[in-house]
Amino acid sequence: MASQPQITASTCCYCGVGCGVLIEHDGERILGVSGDPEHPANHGKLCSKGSTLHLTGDLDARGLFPELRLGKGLARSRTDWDNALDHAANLFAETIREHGPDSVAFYISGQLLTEDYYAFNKLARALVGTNNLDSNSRLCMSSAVVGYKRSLGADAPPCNYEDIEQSDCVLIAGSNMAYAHPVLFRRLEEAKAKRPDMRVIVIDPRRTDTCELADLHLAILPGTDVALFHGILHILMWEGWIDRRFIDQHTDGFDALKTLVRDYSPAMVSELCGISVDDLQSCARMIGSAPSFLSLWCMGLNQSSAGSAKNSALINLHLATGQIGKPGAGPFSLTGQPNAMGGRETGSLANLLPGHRDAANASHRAQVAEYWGVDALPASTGLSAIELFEAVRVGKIKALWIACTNPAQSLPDQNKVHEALAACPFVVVQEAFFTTETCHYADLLLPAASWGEKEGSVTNSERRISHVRRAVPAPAEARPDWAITSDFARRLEKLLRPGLPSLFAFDSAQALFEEYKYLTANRDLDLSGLSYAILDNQGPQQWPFPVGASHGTPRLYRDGHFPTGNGRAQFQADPYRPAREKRDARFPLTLNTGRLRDQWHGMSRTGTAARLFGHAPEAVLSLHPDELRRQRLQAGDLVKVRSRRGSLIVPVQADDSVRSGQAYLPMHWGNRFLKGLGTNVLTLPDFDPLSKQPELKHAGVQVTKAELPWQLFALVEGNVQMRFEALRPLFEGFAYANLSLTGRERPALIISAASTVAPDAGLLAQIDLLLGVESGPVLAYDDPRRAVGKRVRIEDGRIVSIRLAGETAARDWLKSLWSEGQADADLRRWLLAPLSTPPGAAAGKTVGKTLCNCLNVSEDAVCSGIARGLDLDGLKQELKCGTSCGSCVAEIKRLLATQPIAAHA
Ligand SMILES: Nc1nc2c(c(=O)[nH]1)N[C@H]1C(S)=C(S)[C@@H](COP(=O)(O)OP(=O)(O)OC[C@H]3O[C@@H](n4cnc5c(=O)[nH]c(N)nc54)[C@H](O)[C@@H]3O)O[C@H]1N2
Ligand SMILES: Nc1nc2c(c(=O)[nH]1)N[C@H]1C(S)=C(S)[C@@H](COP(=O)(O)OP(=O)(O)OC[C@H]3O[C@@H](n4cnc5c(=O)[nH]c(N)nc54)[C@H](O)[C@@H]3O)O[C@H]1N2
Ligand code: SF4
Ligand SMILES: [Mo]
Repeated sequence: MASQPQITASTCCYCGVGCGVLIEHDGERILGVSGDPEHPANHGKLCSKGSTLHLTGDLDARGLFPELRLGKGLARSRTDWDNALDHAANLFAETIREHGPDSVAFYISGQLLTEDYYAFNKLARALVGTNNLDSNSRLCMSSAVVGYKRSLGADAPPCNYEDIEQSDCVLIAGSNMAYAHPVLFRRLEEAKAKRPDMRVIVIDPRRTDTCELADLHLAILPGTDVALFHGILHILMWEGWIDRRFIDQHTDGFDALKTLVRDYSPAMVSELCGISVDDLQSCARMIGSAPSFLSLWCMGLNQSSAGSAKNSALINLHLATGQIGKPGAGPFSLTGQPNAMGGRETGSLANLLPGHRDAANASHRAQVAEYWGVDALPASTGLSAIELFEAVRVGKIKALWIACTNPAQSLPDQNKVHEALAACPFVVVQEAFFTTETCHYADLLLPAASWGEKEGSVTNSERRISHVRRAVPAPAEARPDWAITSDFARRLEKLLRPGLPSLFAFDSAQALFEEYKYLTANRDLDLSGLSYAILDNQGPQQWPFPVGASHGTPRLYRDGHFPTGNGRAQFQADPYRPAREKRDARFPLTLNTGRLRDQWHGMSRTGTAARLFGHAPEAVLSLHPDELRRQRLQAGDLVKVRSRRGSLIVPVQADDSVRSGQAYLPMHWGNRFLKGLGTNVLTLPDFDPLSKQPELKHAGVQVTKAELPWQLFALVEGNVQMRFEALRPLFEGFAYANLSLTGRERPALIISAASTVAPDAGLLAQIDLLLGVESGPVLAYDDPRRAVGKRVRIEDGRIVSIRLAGETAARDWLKSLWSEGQADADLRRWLLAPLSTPPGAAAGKTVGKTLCNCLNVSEDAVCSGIARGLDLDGLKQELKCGTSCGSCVAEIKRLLATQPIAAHA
C-alpha cells in the first residue's frame, strides 16, 4: 500500500561523477528527485539528466516478466523465473559439456553495481571456468586502465574532486565535461570564478561547450594527442620546466623518452596537430609555470587505436614535472559510467581478476581460486568485447549472456554485431528496458530492477564508494541483477558440480559485498575495512580503506612511492601513430562521435522523457559551413553518410565548432530511434593493441546528398511508448526515418521520414490508423495525383495528431500550433485547401530548441533577450534560464559571445 512521501538517499545512475540523490517516493512509486546536499561528489547539485530521473522509466518500456523463445524464428512468450533460469542453466551446461567452457561468454556493463559484477565474475571464472567475461568498459575505460597500470603500477586515479578545484592549471583532453560530467564541470566553473588566475586548457578537435571555460583551446587534428603531449614535453625540457629531482628519485625510463621526444620539435608538432606553434608554446608555458597542474581526460584519449599511448604520454607530463601526489595535481581519468571503477576493482574485463589482479598471472589466479574454494581458475585468455562478438559471429561462442548493456547499438561495425547476434544459438539478455536493439535478439529476456529499485555499491571517478539504496520495489517480476545472476549460478552449479556446497549462497547484496571486499585486502585498492554500515554512518568513502582505517584516502602517491616492482613510476616512450583510417579521396571526412547533453547512450531511459529531446530533437550530422558549401549542401538536407562498413541517412547541419574535413554525429542513435543501424554502422572495430579499446572517434566517411523527395511528418500525443513500438516497424521500408519524443506536459511521438517514391496506400493507411488520423474528428485533404496529403486530428479545440505526407513544408508551423494548443480558423482554411505551405505570416514559424530544460526556455527566447541587450545575469533574472541545474549556461555564454545585439531590436 502506498503511504506518506518518504525520502531515500541513493545515487544517480548515469555518469561517473557519482552524484548523491534524494529519491522522493511513497514506497511504491518514485515521485521526485533532488540532489543530496550531504553527498561529497555534488553537495546537492544535479545536472539536466540527474534532475529528471523521476520523469524517466515509463513502465510501458520496462521489462516486467521473463520471456523465452523456444526456437529461432518463433516469437518470445512470457514465462516464469523458474522455467527461464532452468532453461538457461540446461543450455549453458549442455554447451559447456559439448564445446568446453570457452564456448560461452558474458558481456556485462559499467552500469552494474559492484555486487552484480562480483556475482558475474565468480560465475564465469569459478563455476563455468572461462575468462570470456568482458564489459562495455572495454569501449570506455580500458585504455585508462592500461595507462595507469603501466605508468604508475596500478589502476588507480590518484586525485580527488577537490584537487580539481584547487589546481592552478587544469588540462582537459578529449573530454566534453560540460555535457558528460556536468556537476563536476559546475564545480570547476565555480572554482575558476573564485580564482580567475586558474588556467584551463581544452584539447579537443571540436569547440565544445567545455571550451567556454578555456583560456586556451587546442583544436588538434583527430588522433594526434600523442604527438601533442610529446611536443609539450619537448618544450618543457628545452625550457627547463621539468622536475629533475622527482624524475631521479621516483621514476624510471626518462632517458629513452628524452631521446624520443627530441624529434617532436614545435614546428613538427604544430604541423602534425594542425595548431599554431604559438598555441603549443602557450600550452607548455601554462603547464610548466603552474605551481600545480592537473589533467582530466575521457573518451577523446581512450577510444583510440593509440589509446594506451595517449594515456601514458599524458601521464609522462605529470611525472616529468613532479605534478602528482600533491594538492591540485595529478593525472585524473574521468570515468564514464556510474560504476566503471567498480568493474575494474572486481576484475570485470577479460584480462583482469577481482582485487586489481590479472587473469594471466598464475599466482593471482591461485589466490582467488583459494579464496573461492575451487581447484583453479581458467588459464586460457578471455576474449575482449570486439574479439568476443567476432567469435560469436563465426560460431565459436554458442551461448552469450548480456547484462545491462546494448551492444546492438553501442559496439562499432554494427552490421557485424547484428550478424553475430542473429547467428548465436542462444542469447540471454538481462535488461531493465525491453525496448533496446539488443533485446530484439534475445532468446531469453530477463527483466532487471533498475535505478531506485536495487541495493548495492558503486565507485565514482575519485575512488569514492557510495551505498546505493533501494527506494521502491521493482515493477512486476523484475529482479536485481545480483539476484538473477546468483539464482542462475545456483541452478548451473547443480548441473556442473553436483553435490558440492554452493558457491552462490548469497541472500542479499550485502552478503556479496562482504565476501568480495576481502579479495581487495593488502592490494592497492584495499577496501576491506568498509561495510554498508560504515557507508551509512560516515557517508561515501574513498579507497584505500583497509581494516582499521577511520577514513578513506583522498590522494594517492603523496610519498612518491608507486605500486610498481621497484616503487618507481615508469615513463613510457611510445611514438605517435596516426589514426587507422586515413582521409582519402573516397572517404575525405573524419567522423567523430560522442555525447549530447541530455541523452544517455542508447536512450533506453532518457529516451522515455519527452523533455530530454528538447535540446537535440533528432539525429543530425554536423559539418563545417565551408564543408557544406564544398559539397553543395544546404542545412536540413538529407545526406547519406557512408564509411567502409556501412551507411546511414540523416539531415545535415552547419556547425562551425567542427573543423573542415571532419564531421560529428552523436553516438546515441541506434536502429530504434533512427532507421538503419545507427551511428555505429559507420565506426570501425580496429582497437588499441594493449587495451583492445576500439577507435570509436575516427572513422573515414563520405557524405552525399540523398535525393528523397517523398517526405512524411507525423506527431501524435499520448501513449507514446506503445505507439513507438507499434509504429517503428512500419518505417522499415523508408530510406530515412527518425522517431523521437517531444513536448513537456503532453508528451508526443514525432516522426520524420522520407523515401524516393510514395509508399503504397495500404502502408500509409496502417500508419494513419496508429496515428489516429484515419477517422473521427480529423480534417483531411488528399491529392492522390501528387501523392500529397495532410491530416490533423482536433479534439476539444486542440491538435492531438498530425500527419503530412508527400510534402512537409508546414511541419514547423503545425508543430508550433500543436505546442501552443491552438486550432484556429487559419488552420482549418489551410487544411481544406490544396496549399501545402503554411499561410502568410506563419510561413517562417519554427519551434526552436529548448536550451534550458529545467525552466523550459528556448534558444529563440535567449537570442531575443540578447538582442534586447541582456547579459548573462539579465537573462537569468528575466527568463530564469540557467538558474536551476546550470547545464545550459555554457551554451548561453557562447550565444552571448556570438549573437549580434541589434541596436533597435
Ligand atoms: N550526457 C551524457 N553524459 C555522459 C554519457 C552520456 O551518454 N551522455 N556517458 C558517460 C560515459 S559512459 C562516458 S565514457 C563519458 C564520455 O565523456 P566524454 O569523453 O567527455 O564524451 P564524448 O562526447 O564521448 O567525447 C569527448 C570529446 O572527445 C573529443 N575527441 C574526439 N577525438 C579526439 C581526439 O583525437 N583527441 C582529443 N583530445 N579529443 C577527441 C570529441 O570531440 C568529444 O568532444 O560520458 C559519460 N557521461
Ligand atoms: N560511436 C560511439 N560508440 C560508443 C561510444 C562513443 O563515444 N561513440 N561510447 C562507448 C562507451 S564509452 C560506452 S560506456 C558504451 C555504452 O554503451 P551501452 O552499454 O550499450 O549503453 P547503455 O544504453 O547505457 O546500455 C545500458 C543498458 O542497460 C540497461 N539498464 C539500465 N539499468 C539497468 C539495470 O539496473 N540492470 C540491467 N540489467 N540493465 C539495466 C539500459 O536499459 C540499457 O539498455 O557505448 C560505447 N559506444
Ligand atoms: S553529473 Fe548528472 S548524470 Fe552525472 S551523476 Fe551527477 S546528476 Fe547524474
Ligand atoms: Mo563510457
